[in-house]
Amino acid sequence: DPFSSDPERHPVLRINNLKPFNAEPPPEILSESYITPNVFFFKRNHLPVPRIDPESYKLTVEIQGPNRERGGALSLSLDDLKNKFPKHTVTATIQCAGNRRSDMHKAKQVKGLNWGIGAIGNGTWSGAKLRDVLLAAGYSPDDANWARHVQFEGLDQDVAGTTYGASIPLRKAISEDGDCLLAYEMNGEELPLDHGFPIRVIVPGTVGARNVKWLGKIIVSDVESSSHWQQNDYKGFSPSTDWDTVDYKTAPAIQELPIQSAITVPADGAIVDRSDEEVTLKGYAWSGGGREVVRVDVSIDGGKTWKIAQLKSSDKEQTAGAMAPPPGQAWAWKLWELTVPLPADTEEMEVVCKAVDSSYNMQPDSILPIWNLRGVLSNAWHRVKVKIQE
Ligand code: MTE
Ligand code: MO
Repeated sequence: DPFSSDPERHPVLRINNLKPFNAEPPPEILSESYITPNVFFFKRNHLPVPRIDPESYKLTVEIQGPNRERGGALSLSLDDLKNKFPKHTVTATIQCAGNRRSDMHKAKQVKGLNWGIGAIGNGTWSGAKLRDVLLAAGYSPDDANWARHVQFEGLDQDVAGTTYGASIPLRKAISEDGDCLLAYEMNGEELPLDHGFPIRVIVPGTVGARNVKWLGKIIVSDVESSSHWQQNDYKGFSPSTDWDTVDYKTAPAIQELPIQSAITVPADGAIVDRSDEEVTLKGYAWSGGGREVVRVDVSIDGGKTWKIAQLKSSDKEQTAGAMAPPPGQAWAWKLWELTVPLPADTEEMEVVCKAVDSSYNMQPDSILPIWNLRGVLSNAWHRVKVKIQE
């Protein structure tokens, strides 16, 4: 069994698939703390978890050259990454492209893991800056004439030896404010086995799939990764595209994700007591590409009328003058909260949320117009029904 050396996991996780392991926390855990604890952070593995000896671990960094002719590669040990490069810390949300796929699946069948709203988490990551490592490997500004992409290869592999791989635009990898990390710590702890021990790349603002875990190799190239997951998966299509007509070459790989929000509390189908008089609604909101969430609107009448939720960017009381991230570098989610009186005239509330980002991008109101055969990019208004008990 190639999965026999997979680590133990927290029993509260809801398992979507056991081998490879794919699981998410119950929704209410997501809004209990601004930083998602490691054990509750969703796990999305395509392959068995590799057991890597940190003593003999080597990361290879290659700069291919315009005709793939540049020889030589930098080889770095874990100690090198920890000691030869300044340590940077970034708080960034990671969301899977398939988060909320179950909502899309309910509207019309899709192919993929049936994620609820929990394929997202917010972590504080520490490691070497990808930019610093690329420069140490000999990347020079002249290379921008031909280099377009930075490819990542994982050390996890299937029985045929195929490894996980992905790539990101060079500009994101090399820019000072792209904040890409080669992370060896997650929330102040050593990177857990499920999250890429000993090294994973953190690409803030970018879809989970490009945040390659168990990183073995980095290649600066003129082309994208040739991996299945870059070329023939993680792309969006028209609702009119079906499995007979889909041509993966016609769509760009997903990188930055669109605006997203969801209700974590109460759960769909929850019952509240009339005598409570009010109910507190909670959730998360996040947008890709470093776009800050500037507002979350919440409705308890199915979207007829709206109230503005309170936003939190930490667990502490927000002090006046606290530093907001620079524009374009808002990598972390916001948690939102709203307490509303229970409506007198009804026994059922339909709670709806929708978020707005700094580019005034907003979520679509319904799913069918954004439906796609793989069920990715599922970001329509989130809705839950709540019963009021007399
Ligand atoms: N990296 C490797 N090597 N193998 C993988 O299967 N899955 C990707 C990405 N990096 C994956 C990987 C996907 S699709 C997602 S959503 C994130 O890791 C999930 O990260 P997490 O398990 O730390 O939450
Ligand atoms: Mo993913």
